[in-house]
Amino acid sequence: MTVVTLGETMALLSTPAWGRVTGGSALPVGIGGAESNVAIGLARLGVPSTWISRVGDDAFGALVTREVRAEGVRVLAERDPEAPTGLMVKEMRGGKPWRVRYYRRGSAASRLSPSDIEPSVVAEADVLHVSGITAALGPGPRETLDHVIGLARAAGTRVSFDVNYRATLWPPAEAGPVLARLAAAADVVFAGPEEAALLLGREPVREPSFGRGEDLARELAKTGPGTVVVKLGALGSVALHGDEVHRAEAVPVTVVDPVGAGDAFVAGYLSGLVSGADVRQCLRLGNAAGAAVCRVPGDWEGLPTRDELRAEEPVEVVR
Ligand code: KDG
Repeated sequence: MTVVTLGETMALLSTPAWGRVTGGSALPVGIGGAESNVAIGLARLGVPSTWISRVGDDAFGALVTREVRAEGVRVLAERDPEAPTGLMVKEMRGGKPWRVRYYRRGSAASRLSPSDIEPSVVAEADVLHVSGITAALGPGPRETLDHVIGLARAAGTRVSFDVNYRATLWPPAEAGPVLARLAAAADVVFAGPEEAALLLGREPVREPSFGRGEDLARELAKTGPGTVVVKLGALGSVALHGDEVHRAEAVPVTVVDPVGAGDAFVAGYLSGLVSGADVRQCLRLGNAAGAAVCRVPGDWEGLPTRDELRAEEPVEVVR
């Protein structure tokens, strides 16, 4: 019952709640990265997880690996002496994240290559989880994604793919076909309605609804994946699994910081998947984990433990 993830984690500098980046600003340093967020979420829920990456041989790289490891995740991250750890700067307005800037071009993780992957780590896992962010980092990471998915398929390891389209990293016309190809190769795909529309070459979704989510899931499923999950934010989530449709209402929450809710959703969902829970239970676990992260500032700090998740949603988690 293990999950392996792959992707870039950056050092994260945040301004104070009402601050901006200016002379004399104090910017506390933390970390953030979609795939390590998922690995941390799984570890907190009792699911053994591994995170594969590259970091710079610098203080930020040491911070990133130390933080992820301290959460109980097995870290397999090469320290690259020739490239820095990526950096992300989050500016806050009115206490909420307002703008995120990346400083990650040429980062250590943008030099990921197939040789960073130990095949047995993928073969021994139950699930490989990857995301579209890695595909946006450059040709090496893109090749690494194809390689790792190939290893998983050959070994019978299920492939989970979160579309995670990041508009600041690449334009939709370039991203759409790449992300659609990756989604088609996965067993489980997670997408927001906008992302699903991007993959299908459809117009952006104006008003998300369960019906619209279901339609998008049906269309995406025709491209290959056995399960398509559409995350509908404050509404909840809907999944198409074979011929079955499952819907789960969101857990009501006062949102402090929504960043990271998608990663939390994936962690909750996968914790159910590896435990043999049915699809609706997986959705409920995902919704509950997403709600927990929204209550707390930070990309991953609010990821729930098993007890915290049970308090949100009385579904049995990891067996
Ligand atoms: O989902 C939250 C992540 O997006 C964040 O932690 C950082 O991986 C990140 C990214 O590239 O935006």
